[in-house]
Amino acid sequence: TRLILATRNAGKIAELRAILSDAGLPHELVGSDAYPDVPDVKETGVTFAENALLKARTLARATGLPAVADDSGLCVDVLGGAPGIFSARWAGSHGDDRANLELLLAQLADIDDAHRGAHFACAAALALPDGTERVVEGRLLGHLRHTPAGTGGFGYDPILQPQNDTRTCAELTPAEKNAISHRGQAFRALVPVIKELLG
Ligand code: ITT
Repeated sequence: TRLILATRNAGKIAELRAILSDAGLPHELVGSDAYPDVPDVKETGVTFAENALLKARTLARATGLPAVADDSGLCVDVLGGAPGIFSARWAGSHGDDRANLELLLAQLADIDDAHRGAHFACAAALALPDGTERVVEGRLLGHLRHTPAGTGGFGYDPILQPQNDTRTCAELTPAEKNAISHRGQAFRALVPVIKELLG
C-alpha cells in the first residue's frame, strides 16, 4: 500500500524515510509533493498533536490514501516552552532555519549554561481516508549551546546538545540522530499502529 508523508520539509522527509524503512514498514512512502493540488494545511492547532493530525487528515481526505504527518519543534525551558509549535516561523518567515536559530540565540544571549535546558518534541500522526486517526509523541532532552556547531540535520540541530552527548545534533550521523531523536521515537512508536491498521 501507498502511504503519504504529509510534509514539505526536506529535512523531515529524509529522516522519516530512514526511520520508517529501518523499522520495517513495508509500505511505499510517497512525499506530499506528489500531490501538488492539495492546498497548504493551515496549522491552527495549539498543540503538536493537533497540528500533526490536521496535516495527516487533510492529505488522507484529499488523496483517498493513508497519510502520516509530523509536527515538531524546539521547546526552551527559560522561554516557557517557546518557540514550540511556532518553531518553523520564529523569526517571521516560514522555514528560514538560519534566521530562526540566530534570533533564538540572541534571545538567550544572557542565559547561562545552567539555565539553557530545552527539548525537541515531535507528534507523529496517522490518518486513514475512513476517518480513523492515531497520534503519538516523542521527545529529545538536552541543552542549548551559545554558538552553532555541525552541518548535519536541519533547523535548530546545530545548537541542541542532547543529554549524555558532547556533540550537537548537527554533529551526529543521521543514524545516530534518528536513534535518539524525538522524531525517531515518535515514528517508531507509530509503526506497529500503522501495521495493525493497514496490514
Ligand atoms: P511541514 O509542516 O510541511 O511538515 P514544517 O517545517 O512547517 O514542515 P513544523 O511546522 O512541524 O514543520 O515545524 C518544525 C520546525 O521545528 C522546523 O522548521 C525546525 O525549525 C524545528 N525542528 C523540528 N524538528 C527538528 C529537528 O529534528 N532538528 C532541528 N529542528 C527541528
